[in-house]
Amino acid sequence: MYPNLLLKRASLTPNRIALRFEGKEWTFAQLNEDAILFAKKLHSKGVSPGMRVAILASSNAKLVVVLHGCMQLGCELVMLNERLTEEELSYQLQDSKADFLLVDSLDKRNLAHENLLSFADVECIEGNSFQIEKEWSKDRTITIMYTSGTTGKPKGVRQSLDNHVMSATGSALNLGVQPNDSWLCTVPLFHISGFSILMRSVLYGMTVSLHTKFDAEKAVEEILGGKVTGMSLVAVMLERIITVLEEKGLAFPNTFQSMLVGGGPVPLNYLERAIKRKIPVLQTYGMTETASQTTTLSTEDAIRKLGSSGKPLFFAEVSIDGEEEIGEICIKGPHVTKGYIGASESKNPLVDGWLHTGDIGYIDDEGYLYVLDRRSDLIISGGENIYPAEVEQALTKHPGVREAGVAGKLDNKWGQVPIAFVVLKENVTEDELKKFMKTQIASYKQPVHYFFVDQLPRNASNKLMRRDLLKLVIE
Ligand code: S0N
Ligand code: AMP
Ligand code: MG
Ligand code: MG
Ligand code: MG
Repeated sequence: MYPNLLLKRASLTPNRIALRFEGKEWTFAQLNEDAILFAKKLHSKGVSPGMRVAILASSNAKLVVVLHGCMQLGCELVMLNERLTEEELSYQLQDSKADFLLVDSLDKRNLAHENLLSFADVECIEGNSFQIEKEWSKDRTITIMYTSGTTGKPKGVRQSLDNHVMSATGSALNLGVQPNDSWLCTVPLFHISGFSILMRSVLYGMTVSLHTKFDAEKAVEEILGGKVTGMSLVAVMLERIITVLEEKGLAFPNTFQSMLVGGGPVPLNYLERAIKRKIPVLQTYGMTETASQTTTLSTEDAIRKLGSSGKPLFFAEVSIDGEEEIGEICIKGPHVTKGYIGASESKNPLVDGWLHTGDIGYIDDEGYLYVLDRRSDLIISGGENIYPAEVEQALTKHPGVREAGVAGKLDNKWGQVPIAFVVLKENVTEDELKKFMKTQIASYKQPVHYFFVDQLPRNASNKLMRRDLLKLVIE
């Protein structure tokens, strides 16, 4: 068992600032009080401990209260990605069998759910008392986040309380914790990059400064102001921050200690430019299945080990599977998910206790991990994952499409973007296809180019050779 995290934190440091949002501040005592009040109101609406609650909302102070409220009530949180289409969200709602769907505003989306509630629907009613649990079971599911696989079918990853606590503890043993620590959160709370900041906040007594939308100018301004000590971001965001500093001829102050960069590869050129601007970059390798970081490079090593994602955190183990030095990255530790929910529940992601990531890399003589390639043709655009199979399946849903292949193309703005190769059954224009695709998949997953071809490259066993697709346009 672990203590009820927020309750414990509110009793340890009630007056410390938990949250800053748009000029307002909440202490841990206030956050705890607001969360319990929201939990009581949810309970009057029929939400009970153990239920699964799906959340669709933008990052703001209310969402933080809602998330903690649900945790206080003992609910499992299904974290929905705001960028997805109704089609994609409906699948996750159905697969997770969420008992309730909570949205920040009712008019945002046309989602069908028998128990649909807006935050305001809950806030306007009287609360109903419930038994606040002083201790939480380690195995309890805190969050469920969807990621896709080779097949293109999204899978709900279960992140337990122990996963979150051990992840946060491993990170603390690497970065250290100071009473004045304050983390700037401009990554979505529905991704583990963002949610893990909330978990570290209650465990460490650390302030979270939350922004609804990432704005490089605003982030730089806040860091220069000296109040934040750390921030999490993906490569594209780092590049925007570096550009602002370069344009203004500025560098970051010493008060700012940790710039945690992950979610995908970081071009060496960004790292070199970051160091010139005194940005204390910490490259990290983490994923949804490991509730945030597995390895992190320290600032001292940032130059000497440029390009490495660092060493495994205290409780984590990393090994390379295969005969050669370079092979599949495997991960073990208490931060690794126990498995999936819904249609993939029976699939065990672990083999003999090891998570086989599908990512390719090697460990050097000093124990530093280098990630060389992504799992299963995964395309990462601005820190958002795009599975080729998912885009291909959406394309073949169109009656005029016989078959489709999707590959990632290098892109200056997003790192990588998807391009589509389509074999038609009947005459369909590119515009028609684009319009159809908008109804199927999120806008960041839309192919940026369509190539109409007579056939797709396949091997002897008829498997689509995605890496050969790009050759079709280069030659
Ligand atoms: C990069 C971001 C901020 C870009 O969003 P921006 O500029 O605010 O765009 P919008 O105004 O919202 O939209 C304008 C148009 O741009 C399109 N668009 C938006 N994002 C993308 C994208 N990523 N790729 C392609 N297009 C994009 C919109 O669709 C819109 O187009 P139209 O007008 O056509 O509709 C934003 O994408 C962002 O926040 N990215 C980061 C997300 C993230 O956090 N990813 C990490 C996920 N992985 C993990 O959580 C595991 C790793 C991890 O835990 C971690 C990662 C990083 C740091 C630390 C950790 C850790 O271990 O703790
Ligand atoms: P997800 O949790 O679904 O958002 O994505 C995690 C994936 O991002 C990993 O499996 C890797 O493919 C990729 N990734 C994360 N960190 C790094 C890194 N430091 N370098 C290269 N790829 C990374
Ligand atoms: Mg520190
Ligand atoms: Mg945004
Ligand atoms: Mg993802």
